[in-house]
Amino acid sequence: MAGLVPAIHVFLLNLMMWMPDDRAGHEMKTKRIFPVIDLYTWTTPNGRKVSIALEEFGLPYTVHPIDISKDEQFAPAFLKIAPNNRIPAIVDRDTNIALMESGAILIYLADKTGKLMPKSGEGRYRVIEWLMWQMGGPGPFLGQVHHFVKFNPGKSAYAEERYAKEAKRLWGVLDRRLAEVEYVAGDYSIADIAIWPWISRFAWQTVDFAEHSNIKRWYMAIAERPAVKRGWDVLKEGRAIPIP
Ligand SMILES: N[C@@H](CCC(=O)N[C@@H](CS)C(=O)NCC(=O)O)C(=O)O
Repeated sequence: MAGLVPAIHVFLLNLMMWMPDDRAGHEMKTKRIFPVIDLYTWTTPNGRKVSIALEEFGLPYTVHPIDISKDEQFAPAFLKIAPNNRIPAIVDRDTNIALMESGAILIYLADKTGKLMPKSGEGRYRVIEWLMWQMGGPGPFLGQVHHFVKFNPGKSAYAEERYAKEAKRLWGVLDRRLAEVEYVAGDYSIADIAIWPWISRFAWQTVDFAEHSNIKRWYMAIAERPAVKRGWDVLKEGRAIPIP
């Protein structure tokens, strides 16, 4: 009888794992047994930040693809989890906390696991500093380079020039920082995980890796991490990490 209780528990957990979830999008790809985190994501830099972080943290998770090319991010069920209609978002089944905004999610997961961000002191603020730099700089501005330079050339010379110039400036800031430190906040942290997927789209950004040797050193070191490789291809499309 004593052995039956855990067996029933395991059975119920497995059943839960396979039950359809109507919270968003189409269902469902199981990463590991007993997932703790529901991840709503797509194959974009902001989405990859969180899948890479989950792999680094070793947290079991279930992937819910939200195909933003089919406007699945606007599904009313997804809006309940992510009121801004953008991926990524998570639901933590341990705590029932739903979170949108990749920066907030990374801080939450670092605090939950006690990994990849110091708990206190200057080191913690250094991680937050570079994480916020990513959220306010490379995220929105490199995104605009992709939008105007890569996908809509010729629509606005002003926008192309403005955002390409900003991309060059941001790459310069990062390269100078990485001349001083191994990783942006000293040790490898969620700040690197936030920045790296944006740099991985270097081919769209009108910048030259050859002029940014410090970024190249950092980029390659992170690209070789097994957790990064797994988190990169979270939707199992077989796409390789771009190598400069
Ligand atoms: N600040 C947000 C940005 C999220 C974001 O822009 N996500 C994009 C994909 S990278 C998206 O969902 N786009 C859908 C759309 O534009 O409708 C974050 O970091 O989570």
